[in-house]
Amino acid sequence: SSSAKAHFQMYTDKRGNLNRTKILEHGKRVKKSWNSSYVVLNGSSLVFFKDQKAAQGSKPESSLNLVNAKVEWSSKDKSSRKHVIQVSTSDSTQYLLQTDDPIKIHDWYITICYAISHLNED
Ligand code: I3S
Repeated sequence: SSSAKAHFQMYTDKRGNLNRTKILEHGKRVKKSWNSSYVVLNGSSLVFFKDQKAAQGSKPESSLNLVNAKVEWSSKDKSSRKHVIQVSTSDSTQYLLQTDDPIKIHDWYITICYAISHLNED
C-alpha cells in the first residue's frame, strides 16, 4: 500500500559518514582498503560517495543492492576494528562498515536490517 511505502521510506531514510571497505567481490577476496565514505541508504540500495558534498551532485563511487542481501555483526577474523558490520549482497560481494561510535553503528545495523527485511513486501 502507499502508506506502507511511506513508512518504509521514513524508516529507511538514513545517511552519514562511515568507514568502509570491500572484502569480497563476486565471491573473490579483494585487498582490504578502509576509506571514509558518505553512505546513503536509498530504498533498495546503499550508495557510497566520497563525502557529503559529493552526494549532492556527482556520481557515487559505488553502490550495493540490498535485495536479498544480509547484514550481520562482523566477526573478529574479518577485522580487528570495533563496531564493524558486514553487508553481503546476493552476488557474493561483501563490505565492512565501521565507525568508532557504538550507537551510530547500531543505528545503521538496525536500519539496514529493517530495509532488507521489508524490501520485498510491497
Ligand atoms: O584483514 P587484514 O589484512 O588484517 O586487514 C588489514 C589490512 O587491510 C591493512 O592494510 P595493509 O595490508 O596495507 O597493511 C589495514 O591497514 C588494516 O586496517 C586492516 O585491518 P583491520 O583490522 O583494520 O580491518
